[in-house]
Amino acid sequence: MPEALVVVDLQNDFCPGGALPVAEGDAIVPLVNRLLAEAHVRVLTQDWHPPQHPSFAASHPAATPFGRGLVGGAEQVLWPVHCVQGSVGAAFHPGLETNRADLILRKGVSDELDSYSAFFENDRVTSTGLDGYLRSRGVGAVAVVGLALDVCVAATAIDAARLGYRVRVVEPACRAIDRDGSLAAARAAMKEAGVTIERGGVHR
Ligand code: VGL
Ligand code: ZN
Repeated sequence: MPEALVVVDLQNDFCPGGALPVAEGDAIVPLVNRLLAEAHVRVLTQDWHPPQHPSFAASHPAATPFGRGLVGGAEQVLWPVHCVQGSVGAAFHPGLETNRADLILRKGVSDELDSYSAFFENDRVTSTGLDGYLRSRGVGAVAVVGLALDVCVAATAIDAARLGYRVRVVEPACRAIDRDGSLAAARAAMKEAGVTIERGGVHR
């Protein structure tokens, strides 16, 4: 069964200079391009929020970025305004070879919910359709890379494992936000879900 490469949210706003920058987020582009060249099924995801998205601190009275608040009835981190639909920040990093993509999946598009995972919105039930796409392509395994390792990459990998795919995260092709121990927590949750974390040894 073929493996799909899922490149999560390699967008300007998650790279240095963006609205929600991940340290060295842009450094993974060459390796991601190499992985794309070798992959059988290639999926790119794009965080793609409406301008007043409830995951933005600015959409909540008196909230500040990186505090917590209710989004779609569940508590989560509230973020700076990022990846607004159609903005330069929501565009892919210009070095990413997007022409190779079989599928570009946009997530976080709802006015009510956020979506860290590429498979389900954060209510854990509303599907993005990715599982159906991968199954129809005969995919049995998924490699996940991109930004941010401790948020959307981890959520995507964990959901893929729960859905029955063999899952590996290629860590040298990821970078993390890592606030308040979020990277250690994400690593533990991925291991618990049966995700293989491949560490390159070069980057950390
Ligand atoms: C992400 C925070 C908010 C991500 C998306 O792609 O990891 N993080 N929205
Ligand atoms: Zn987002």
